[in-house]
Amino acid sequence: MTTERTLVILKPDAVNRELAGKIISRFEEKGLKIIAMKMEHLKPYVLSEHYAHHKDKPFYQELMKYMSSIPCVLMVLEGKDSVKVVRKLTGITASRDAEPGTIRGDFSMSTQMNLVHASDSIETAKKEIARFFKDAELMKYEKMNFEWVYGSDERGLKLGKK
Ligand code: 3AN
Repeated sequence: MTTERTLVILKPDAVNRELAGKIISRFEEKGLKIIAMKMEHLKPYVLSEHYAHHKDKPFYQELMKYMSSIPCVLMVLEGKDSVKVVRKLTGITASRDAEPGTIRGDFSMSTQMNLVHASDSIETAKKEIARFFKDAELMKYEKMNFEWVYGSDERGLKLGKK
């Protein structure tokens, strides 16, 4: 179990459908720490890098149009195993089949308009965070309820010690 960082993008449908607050709450309520957040109208050049692995897919042009249509909310979340935890909270790509209780399962009916991007591995997360955020935008602060979100062993402390 490791403390990781992961990139989340609340896509244009999340912003336009006024779901940004609800989705951010899901991450906060789980216990993840927001260490960066901003709104940005994503440009084609950064999107073509971000979705380079989909370049030859039939949905690529539509995906580019959709993602550059209006601003997105970009966030970096930190927590134990956060890449895996955030992907689970997000649910599978095909939202109509996503599990109830996940963000896509509860709020989306679409495979394209599926509200959220979440990094799919620790390596990808590192690259994606660097793509969208400068180091100075990643905040360092003590989260007030940290001791109540993780047990002492998970915080790397010996039992009985603070
Ligand atoms: P995920 O976001 O679940 O990791 P990816 O990386 O396979 O999924 O796809 C990136 C984005 O491309 C999706 N979030 C979705 O907006 C779009 N997309 C993926 N598959 C399709 C598809 N079959 N039809 C339309 N759009 C798709």
